Amino acid sequence: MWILKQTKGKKKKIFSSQSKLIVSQLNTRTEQRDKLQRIKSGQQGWMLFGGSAYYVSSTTKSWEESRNDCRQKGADLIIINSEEEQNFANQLKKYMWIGLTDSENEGTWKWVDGSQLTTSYWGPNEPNGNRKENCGDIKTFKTQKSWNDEECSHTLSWICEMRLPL
Ligand code: 2F8
Ligand code: CA
Repeated sequence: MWILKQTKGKKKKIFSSQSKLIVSQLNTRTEQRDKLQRIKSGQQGWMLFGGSAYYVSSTTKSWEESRNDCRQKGADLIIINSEEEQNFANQLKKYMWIGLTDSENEGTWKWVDGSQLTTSYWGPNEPNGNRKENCGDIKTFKTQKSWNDEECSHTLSWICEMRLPL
């Protein structure tokens, strides 16, 4: 917010100290994001898309171990919250864990940040594992509806997402 200052009959726009603080905080966050983007784009296995950096594993692990690996990288398993992000993940053409589970409450699928699943991309007849298959993956990536539920102890590749600031 700017404020008008009148000196010698001339009106001058000046920024309030609150506005200066917001601008400086925004600049700091932009610098942090740019720095993270530079680091991630140069790191083996990481890709930038939208406002996030993604890592696709070249080995396989259980869902829990995959999640631990992501967290150890300062990220988490991917949370898919747009059609663009779903299409991005599919075009990687990899059978891989995503950040979706109904381990806590059978049939109530939640993302790893605790948010409820709203728009879903389950494959035909999925999820079909009831109490046996409580972790989500991308399996049939040739079609947009690519998700499958799978036994969490199964070993698969995985995809991590690190949200970049702003
Ligand atoms: O993709 C269909 C179906 O394929 C397997 O079952 C035959 C999967 N289970 C395992 O791999 C253990 C199911 O999750 C999947 O629904
Ligand atoms: Ca299944």
